[in-house]
Amino acid sequence: CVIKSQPDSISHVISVVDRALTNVRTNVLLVDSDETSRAALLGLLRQQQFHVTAAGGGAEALHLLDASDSFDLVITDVTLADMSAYTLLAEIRQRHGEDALSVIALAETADRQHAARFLQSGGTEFIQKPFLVEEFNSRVFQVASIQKRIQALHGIAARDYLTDIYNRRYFFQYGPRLVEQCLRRGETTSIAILDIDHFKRLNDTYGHEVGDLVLKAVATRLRVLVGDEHLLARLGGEEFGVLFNGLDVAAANDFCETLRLDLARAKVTADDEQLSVTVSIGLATIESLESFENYLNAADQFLYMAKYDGRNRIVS
Ligand code: GH3
Ligand code: MG
Ligand code: MG
Ligand code: MG
Repeated sequence: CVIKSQPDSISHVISVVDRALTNVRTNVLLVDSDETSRAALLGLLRQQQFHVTAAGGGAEALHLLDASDSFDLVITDVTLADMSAYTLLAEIRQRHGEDALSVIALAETADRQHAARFLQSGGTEFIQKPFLVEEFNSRVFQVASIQKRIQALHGIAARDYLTDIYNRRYFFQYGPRLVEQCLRRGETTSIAILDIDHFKRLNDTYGHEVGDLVLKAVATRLRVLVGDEHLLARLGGEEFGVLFNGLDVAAANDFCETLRLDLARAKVTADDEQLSVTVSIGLATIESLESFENYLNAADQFLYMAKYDGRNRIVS
């Protein structure tokens, strides 16, 4: 029986993360204005199986970082042709947030004042030059593995343990930002709450474990249908939220109708029975910047009306 309704223990989660990390590629951005030193560092890092992109200055580095969110680690010389590593670091921290990237600086031993100052400014690690190759490798490797762990834990914290779709915490964290982006582009957007109909009855008839199986099936189907463009989360119990990325209420209504019909037709096999559920949907439009709770409350009121009107329908 593969049904699991209890969350994993933290130590189990960490061991899963560590196992997953052994095969994950680390993307390094190397920033050095000195060609000789850049080539030497590039060689060392590539020997250690890091995937490295090189930049000759701070502006080029920031440009590369803005263009791709796949970098994990920045390794920079403290003195660059166009800016100091401190300026580069401040820009990185401002644009990308504390946990997104680790930043290591390198400097000649003559500049002893740099290490403390760089670390106090939000840098992750500091390496004095000249260094022993083993020391350089060990420090970089350690920073990279901590960075990977942080990223993996962020991923786990954002997901619902039963269904593996995003959880309520992530919906509330990322939702307001998505709304703001839409409104700034001058687009209306919409928010939907989907609630499984008579789910308590299904639990009472077939048991909680079958209920969990149905919840997982509904979530998996929604994940496929909603895709990456819009934000889908399990808000709690048998309730899901969809924040549409720039769909007005008519377009969102069509989208919800597709979801409603697809779920109503889908069958889940459990206990030799073919089970199916329907959902009721409350759909609200977002036209101005209000609190995120307000949008959700509006959708919730419409959901209540959908239930009252007989379920298996959308009210907007
Ligand atoms: P309605 O059509 O009005 O939404 O009726 P309902 O029975 O779906 O709604 P109600 O709010 O009365 O019951 C929700 C049920 O969802 C009760 C609860 O046991 C069940 N539920 C919530 N979370 C889980 C879960 O993680 N697993 C299972 N199996 N059931 C859950
Ligand atoms: Mg409910
Ligand atoms: Mg209810
Ligand atoms: Mg329900």
